[in-house]
Amino acid sequence: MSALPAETRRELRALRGADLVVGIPSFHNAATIGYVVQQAAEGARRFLGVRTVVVNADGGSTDGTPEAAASVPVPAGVAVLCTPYQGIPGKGSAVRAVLEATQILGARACVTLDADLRSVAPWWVERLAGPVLAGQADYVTPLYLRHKYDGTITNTLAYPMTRALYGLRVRQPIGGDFGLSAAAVARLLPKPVWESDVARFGIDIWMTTTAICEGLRVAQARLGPKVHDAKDPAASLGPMFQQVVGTLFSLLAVYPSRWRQVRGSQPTPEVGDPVEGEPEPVHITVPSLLQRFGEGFEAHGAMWQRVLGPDVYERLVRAREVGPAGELTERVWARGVYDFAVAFHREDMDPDAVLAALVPLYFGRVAAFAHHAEALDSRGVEALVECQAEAFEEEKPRLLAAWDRG
Ligand SMILES: Nc1nc2c(ncn2[C@@H]2O[C@H](COP(=O)(O)OP(=O)(O)OP(=O)(O)O)[C@@H](O)[C@H]2O)c(=O)[nH]1
Ligand SMILES: [Mg+2]
Repeated sequence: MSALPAETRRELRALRGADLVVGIPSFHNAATIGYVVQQAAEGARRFLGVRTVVVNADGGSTDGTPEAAASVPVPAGVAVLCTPYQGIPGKGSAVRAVLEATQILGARACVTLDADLRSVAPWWVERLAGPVLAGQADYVTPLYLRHKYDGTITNTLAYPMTRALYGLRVRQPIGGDFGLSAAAVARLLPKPVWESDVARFGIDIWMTTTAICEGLRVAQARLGPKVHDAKDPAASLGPMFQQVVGTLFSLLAVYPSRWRQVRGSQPTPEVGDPVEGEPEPVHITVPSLLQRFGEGFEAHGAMWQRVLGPDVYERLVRAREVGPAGELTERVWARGVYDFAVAFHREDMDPDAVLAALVPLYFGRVAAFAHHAEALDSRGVEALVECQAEAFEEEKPRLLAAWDRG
């Protein structure tokens, strides 16, 4: 079944011949989406001069999001189309609708932008679509300056795992703002993934991993500071964590021949001049992270003991007494994540229960990270993230050995 309603497909056929699609998945973003549409349309006109359709795929917002998107005045050569999507409710289904729209329109490139962005500028569209339209890349990921407490799933898991598994240093594999070629769209759409967490927040890590593993040309677009409606991890990132990490772990079984042969990692080409600027501060609540880590012992202690090697489990026991800062180090974290990745695929374990047990551990790791990051500026924090990614590369033999045993 198509993610696009028949009526939308008809409207799109009438717009055939567009070169670029800017897709904006949304759910309750009335306050910000008008700005995103405006910046996207202006970028398409000013920098690219190509016929563009902005496609807003909305998940049934009741706050006037599609109306806000549709009422933005746009320059000639740009059309705005707001549509609901069919399928599992979630960001991934909305992105699927955008990819389908790209195919129906016969567009050469597709850019996706999150609807909650407040730092998007017209030149973002050029940096994301430009390399694709020039035939130089098939999949462009965003390279932002983010506040040290923003993007905790990216920093603790998505980046180091993607880098260590597949050997490409893609700093923002789940950034949300991407550029795709028609070839990338054609590669992604037919995959039988749209009934899984890929239809929810698994979409970004799935697209990036698939792009790397299927040999698409990947580049990173320098976009400067990212300002969006960031979330406090302890308060609201639990379900997103399970969808992202569940998808990441599932992909181990899809591309074993790819990740098993990779050692070390390579940099990914960067597009555009470096951008200066400071992102807005993002707040995280360390006491509630610590509390959730402690509660994890009560709720999942037995699972931790079953899943984790004794070397890691003993450190958690100590972390419970003295706090995670000196115990849940990058190396202990990397080992623990690999142990969980293997457990996720064990036949005698429930993958959802495995993921649920990893959430409080992630809260502990974020608390440890925050402890060390507190006195550091963004460059210092970047070094911390790099150090953690190196630990994931160095500990990779542990994953290989456990995978082969299991
Ligand atoms: N259509 C649709 N879009 C969604 C849904 N959930 C999220 N989105 C959109 O997906 C984009 C990213 O969602 P955010 O909640 O900003 O997530 P994020 O920025 O990746 O994560 P944080 O770092 O936690 O803020 C936004 O444009 C949302 O409106 C949904 O259920 N349906
Ligand atoms: Mg966001």
